[in-house]
Amino acid sequence: MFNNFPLWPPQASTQAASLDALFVFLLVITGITTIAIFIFLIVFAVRYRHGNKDYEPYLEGSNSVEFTWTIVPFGIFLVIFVWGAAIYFRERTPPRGAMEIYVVGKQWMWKTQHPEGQREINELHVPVNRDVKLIMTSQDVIHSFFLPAFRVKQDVLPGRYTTLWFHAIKPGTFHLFCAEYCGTQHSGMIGQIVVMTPSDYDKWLSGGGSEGSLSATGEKLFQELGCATCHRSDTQGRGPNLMGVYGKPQLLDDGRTVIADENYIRESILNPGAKVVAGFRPIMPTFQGVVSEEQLLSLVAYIKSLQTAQQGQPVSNRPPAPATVKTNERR
Ligand code: HEC
Ligand SMILES: [Cu+2]
Repeated sequence: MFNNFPLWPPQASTQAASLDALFVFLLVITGITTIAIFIFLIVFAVRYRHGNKDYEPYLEGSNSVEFTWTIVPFGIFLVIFVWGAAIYFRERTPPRGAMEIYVVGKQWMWKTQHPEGQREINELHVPVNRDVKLIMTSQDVIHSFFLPAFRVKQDVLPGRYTTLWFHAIKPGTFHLFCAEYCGTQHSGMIGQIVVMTPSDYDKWLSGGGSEGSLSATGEKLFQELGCATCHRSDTQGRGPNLMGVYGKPQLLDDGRTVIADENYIRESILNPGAKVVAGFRPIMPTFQGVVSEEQLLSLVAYIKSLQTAQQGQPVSNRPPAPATVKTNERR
């Protein structure tokens, strides 16, 4: 609708058109209200000015007028609320089965990593017509991942994961901005998102630069850091068996139950004492300062990949990560 209208970025995602429609609605409503107020102001000032025949020093008030200007705006506000809430909930709820891409923000660049292992800096390649979910964190201060053409934006915070999802509808190259002032070179923290046809995307994925899948990197780390000495996959070791833990409720020793999502796994690694699994002693050492944000993401991806088939809970539509790990140097 607004392709040739320079005030709007292109509408490149499923969210864009519905958000713009709400925006235009708000613009029209406020525009009409503003114009109406000015018209009434001028008409009344002229008509009821002192000395005119309609001039009345004292007005009685009118119930019908009071009711009208209470109920009409109330109805309009309700429409805005319901409409806005519907868009908001849709935008905050990543669809199941979305492909997952990990993002780390740092002063002053964006690092992205695909589950297949491709890493990018200030660039993100995604296929068109797929649901894409970003799992994001920051290595230093608060940043904000903003894709104007997709009408999505999400703060990226140090110390936890936030998510964002979109569904690109046309191939092309679009802006990526940091939308939260994050220091001297904030304005330079820009990049681009490249939306590709599925076949181009597959070509891009298979073209060099990959260091093995993210979960394979995580598996290697899991061995190197000694996680595997306590967490065994065949049986219960000194630490809980992590097979199938992701996405499941975990009973803690203080009686609480929490869902083992990405943030829970992250916290379990950095601050193991915060939530201790029922039946275990808090003997796990902290890995705060030992693993980088990117290594953490690969550990999280590895633990997420530990799903057994008989649980009938596919984590993604990808084939499971290869068991063999390429022996490339890790960055
Ligand atoms: C010294 C043994 C030990 C080592 C080494 C260890 N853990 Fe643990 N881990 C535990 C124990 C015990 C628990 C359960 C108590 C708790 O939650 O703190 C646990 C809990 C966890 C949990 C939560 C599990 C659940 O069922 O909710 C995760 C995830 C985890 N560890 C990951 C790791 C990772 C990743 C590493 C390596 C970087 C690691 N652990 C290293 C002993 C260990
Ligand atoms: Cu930034």
